[in-house]
Amino acid sequence: MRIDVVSIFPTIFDALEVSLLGKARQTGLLDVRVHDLRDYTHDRHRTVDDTPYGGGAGMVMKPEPWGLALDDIAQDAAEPPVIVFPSPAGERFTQKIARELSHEDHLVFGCGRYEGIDERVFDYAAGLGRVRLLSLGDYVLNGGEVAVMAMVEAIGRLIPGVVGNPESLVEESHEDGLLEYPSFTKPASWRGRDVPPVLLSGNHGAVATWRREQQIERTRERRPDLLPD
Ligand code: JA8
Repeated sequence: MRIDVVSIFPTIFDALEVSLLGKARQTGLLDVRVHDLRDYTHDRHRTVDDTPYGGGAGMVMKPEPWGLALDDIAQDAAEPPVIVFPSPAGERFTQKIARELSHEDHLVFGCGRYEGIDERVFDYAAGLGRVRLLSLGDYVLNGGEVAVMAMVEAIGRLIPGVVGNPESLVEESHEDGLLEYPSFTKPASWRGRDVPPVLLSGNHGAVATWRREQQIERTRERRPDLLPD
């Protein structure tokens, strides 16, 4: 999969070199290219923002650098990419959407800063690819970068070969609509706390039943919104 990221803070994405995703990049499974939006400006101050029409607080990202950056990225792409803009005003980014996006050949992430990006950029981008505005949750960040890091990790680990054991992908929170069951390792007793005896019983059926009960109980307590009425 190819991933292009456009940001005014490209070095934030140096962190993608480490661990699992770093390995996937080395082996060619993931081709991540980070672009500095300021490289698409032409003035001596490399300006990417301006005051909002109609007044109001803060600054808005100018459309021209975004147009040039998106043109440059789409230009050498074989197929129209999915173009993602993280936004608190977007649809919710879920495990289901992460899985959908993990099947794409080419993703482009545009990181907004300030009060956001000139609205015409989204309309222009829709002529280059399939645009999605996606939100991690109902809170505001200072820019899209941290949200894009989270999305790239959630999507990247679903690409076949990126995570070593595919079973670890199905038995985790949100993959079956429930929270994950609790995990334990040795020692069997630690600081007065014992591992639930069923896990030491060797009875695989009883273990499976207990884990499913734990998933339902935890989901009811912590995330009742995930359960059917
Ligand atoms: C923000 Br500015 C900006 C750009 C993208 C996002 S996603 C989020 N939760 N906050 C802020």
